[in-house]
Order: sequence, then structure tokens, then C-alpha cells
Amino acid sequence: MRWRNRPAGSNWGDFGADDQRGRMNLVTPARRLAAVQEVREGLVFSLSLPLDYPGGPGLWETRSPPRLAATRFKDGRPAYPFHMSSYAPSATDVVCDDQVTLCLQYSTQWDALAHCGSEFDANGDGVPEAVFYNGYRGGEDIASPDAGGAGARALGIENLARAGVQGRGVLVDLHREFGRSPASVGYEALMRIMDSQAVEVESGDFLCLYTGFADLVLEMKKCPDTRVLQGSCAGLDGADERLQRWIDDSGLVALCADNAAVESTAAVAQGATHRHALLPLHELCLFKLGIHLAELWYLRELAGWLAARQRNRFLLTAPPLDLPGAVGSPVTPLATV
Ligand code: UVW
Repeated sequence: MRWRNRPAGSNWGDFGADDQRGRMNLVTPARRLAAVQEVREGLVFSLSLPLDYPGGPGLWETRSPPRLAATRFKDGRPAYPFHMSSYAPSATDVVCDDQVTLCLQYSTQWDALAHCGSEFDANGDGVPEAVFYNGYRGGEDIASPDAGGAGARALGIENLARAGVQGRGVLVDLHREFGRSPASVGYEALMRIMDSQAVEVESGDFLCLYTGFADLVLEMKKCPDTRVLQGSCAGLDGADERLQRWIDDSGLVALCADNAAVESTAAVAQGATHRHALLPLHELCLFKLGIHLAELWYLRELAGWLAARQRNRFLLTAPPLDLPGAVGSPVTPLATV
């Protein structure tokens, strides 16, 4: 057993002692068939930003835009363009080959379960250690890929990729309610809005939140004004205990938003006296329940199309890269309606 104590309100062990998929286990063949029933017109929406957005330093100091470069032969020549006639004089083929330095969570992305853990006394020795979903250990199972570490030996994004990310998306339009005003949306408000938009969430659903944030990012044309962005659009109130309980009880498998962190980060507490998570929804979802989070999705056109038809459900297909050991991944999600 990897742990003696499990965090209050967690489901560690419920999907198996070595489970690394978390709530994705609830996307069963029956739930996928239910998702397919939402396809009535065969139209498809891409839910990705161009991966070089937000632009510049972006939203987090540590993340920078993708840098493309040509691949090179051993003698330093770029394979871009590469005329195959240098191999065989009669060849007419011209080939371009490139590589990228990519911050995996710079733009439209999935968070792996290895993305956020907590300082928690899982082994019951009275001393908290860095621990992740299902008791996997920081520094052992999840060790920095710098300094010769292998990255996430457990809970890496490949687990999500191999789960086959396809199921029913259900969209809540927070932008319709709040416009671009900042709002921290707790249980009461979310239930009221879902009720007014006739949204029902069932076990196995991917809940998508349209806030307008990614639209604002696009309008800034790769010069993001972080002060404006930080004061704009809705996010969930991750500290609201009733909201946390509902997320657990609903059976949803992922929260996917067009904003930067799914939850509102405006109210990050300064000067609290007790130790606590600054990102309580990340703690609840990634650490305690194995619910994947997705951020900076582009939902505007899908939200408009669904609203015009009084619909809110669709088939969602959103596999991340199968990149072993990574703690996040870009994604090009597709909504089919
Ligand atoms: C953090 O909040 C640290 O990352 P993200 O919002 O991209 O999950």
C-alpha cells in the first residue's frame, strides 16, 4: 500500500490501488454511446487556440511560446528544405523537417494528474510529504526530468492519452451570465445558471465552461495584457465546499474551461494563518479525486452554435499527446454536434 492516510474527501484506492486514470474510468462504452447520440448534424468545431497564443511571456512567468527550428544533419546542415537529389541525383523530392521547444501548458492544454499534488502525511509518520493522486510520491514517482530524472513515472499524461479521451461534453455558458466581468462562481450561482440553461451533468460527462477569456486572449493579438486578463471573466470558486461536494457527487470526469486555471485565481488568499491550497480546485480534482482539468480551450463558436439551438451537449474527442512522463499536454479538442 502506497499510503496509510488518505486525504479527507478523496477517492484514493476506489479505482484500484495502482490506478492512474482517476475518474476517466467512468467513461464506459455505454457513456461513449450516449455521447454519440448527441451527433445530429455532423458539424465539427475545433476547440483549440493556435498554440502560439497567448503570445509573449503568456500568463505564467515560467511558460514561453513554442520555438520552431529546423532539424539538422550531423554536419549541421538544416533539413529544411532538404533536396533529395543530394542523395540520388535523379530525385525531385524536397522535404522540410522541424522540431519544437514547447511549454506543454502554454496554450490549449490538459493537466495530467501529475501536475498538482499536495504536502500531505500519506504514510502516517506525522510529517507531510509531497504526494499526488492515489498516493504517488513527489521526488520518487514524479521527479523532475532535469538532473537525470524521468519526469512523471506515474500519473503522466500518457495515462490520459491511453484512456481514449472521447465522451459527452456538456457546456455551461458563464459568459452569457457575466459577460467579461470577473466572477468567482460558487455552487449557488452554478446551479442557478445550469438550471436556466437546462444543463444536466451525468456520471462520465466532461463539463466545459465558456467564460469568454480565450476570446479576450485572441483579441490581444499575441500581446497579452496580464493585468486586464487577471481581472476579466468568470472562474469557479474552488474554495466553495458545496461546489466541491457537487463536483464529487456529479460523477463528471473532467472540467474543461476557456480560462487560465478553471478556478478563479483572483481571490488567492494572502496572510492566511493556516496552511492550505492556493488552488483548491486543483487540489480537489487533480490530487484528491483524479479529475482531469483542461484550460485555455477555445469555446466561443461552439457555445454560440449550441445556444442558438437551445442545446448544450456534444461529442467531445480530445486526446492529449502520448508523451510518457509529461505533466501536461497541448490538445486540439473537437466537438461534433
Ligand atoms: C497552475 O495553476 C499552476 O497551472 P494550470 O492553471 O495551468 O493548471
